[in-house]
Amino acid sequence: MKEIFEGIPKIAYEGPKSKNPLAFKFYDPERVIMGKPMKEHLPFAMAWWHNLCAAGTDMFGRDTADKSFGAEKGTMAHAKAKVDAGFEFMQKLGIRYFCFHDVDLVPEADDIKETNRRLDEISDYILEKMQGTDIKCLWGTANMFSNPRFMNGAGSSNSAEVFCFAAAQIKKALELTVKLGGRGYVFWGGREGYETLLNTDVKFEQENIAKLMHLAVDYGRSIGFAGDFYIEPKPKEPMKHQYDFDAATAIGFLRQYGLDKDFKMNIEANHATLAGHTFQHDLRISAINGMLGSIDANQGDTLLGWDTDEFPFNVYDATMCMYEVLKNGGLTGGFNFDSKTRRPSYTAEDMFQAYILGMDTFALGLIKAAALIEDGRLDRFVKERYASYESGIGARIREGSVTLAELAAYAEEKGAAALPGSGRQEQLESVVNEVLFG
Ligand code: XUL
Ligand code: CO
Repeated sequence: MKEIFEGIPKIAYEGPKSKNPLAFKFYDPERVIMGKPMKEHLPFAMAWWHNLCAAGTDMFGRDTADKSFGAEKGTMAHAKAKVDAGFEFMQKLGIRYFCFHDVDLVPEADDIKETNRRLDEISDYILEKMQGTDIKCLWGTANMFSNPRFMNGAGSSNSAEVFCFAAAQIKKALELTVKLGGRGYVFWGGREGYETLLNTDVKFEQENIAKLMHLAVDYGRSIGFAGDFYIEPKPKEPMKHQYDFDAATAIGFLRQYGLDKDFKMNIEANHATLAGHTFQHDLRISAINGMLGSIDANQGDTLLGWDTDEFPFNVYDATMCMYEVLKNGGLTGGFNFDSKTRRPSYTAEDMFQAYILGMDTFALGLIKAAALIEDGRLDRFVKERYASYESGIGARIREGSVTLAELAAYAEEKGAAALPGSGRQEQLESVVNEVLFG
């Protein structure tokens, strides 16, 4: 097999003093952190679409990067060249998972039967490439947002015919996910929302989305899919409003429609910030509901109001992410780099350096989050902050053994409440800096 990324070596860990741009400074796969090697804490995944398909096109200009990998675009030969490139890329970086949409793998044909035939062919080829490697699928999904038929949504479309095409794509994508050993299956509702309420029956659309998800669960389980289904919340873009606005909204939806046993969240950093939250907030909301499943690792630009899908660079955010993940006891999924190089970063070296940046950022986050937990000051402070509920009237509130009238009588007897104690935010932020840089 001809090498595609000629001149790019296998990326090794060289440590923080290394100045080699093609080496890891912090990601040391075998290093043990809190009893587990880094590579097990951090099941990294390559996103097929950004890494092997996206070539820098934006609304104002065409491709800057050459992602032909030596084949003519739009052909099955190109689909196979992408598989070759992807496997060489993952092996050189030591990445053990990939995520895909159906249409990332093959060019979509006019007739869905032909698209499915192409998907069978390419997935046989991927299976062949997987042999003798430890590479597997992290999750699969169906792209139900690019084809014009999905302009009004997929499950939420006003057209029953479109609903059938969404079902057909999900059926096939589930089969592919099972065939490729996928841990999860994602629903990102990019067009499940509305542009205007003037033409939209929100209740009807939400019921239909839930129906489609139930059908997917039933079919997935019937073909042996034992993994988690995920909702990937996002508040907007491309639609003005998307129903899976954030983790709290998506969890409420899953519970309302009886889907909460089969689904968890796939939290993407830049989606959480678009919803007006921190990344950590949506991770925490998912975790406390037992629904933190997987992560789309990227970051946005706080000065921009859209999804920039940048490679993660912010070590504070990665630390707080890994803090949530460690407290959650890990993930059933992994860390998918739903990130793209900037338009002017158009070379093969940039593809590798982007993943090195992302993997090193999360490795640093892991090291620092473990240090914060081992330091113990944050945990101790939080525990003490709620100490008034450990005994007396507080303990009775927690047990539920007290009435509103009894609480009012307690307050009246006191006459005035003592202040609740300082939040010590600045002190705690100093603790974080000390652990990160001390
Ligand atoms: C879009 C996005 C998607 C999903 C999968 O913002 O994040 O790529 O991750 O459909
Ligand atoms: Co994503």
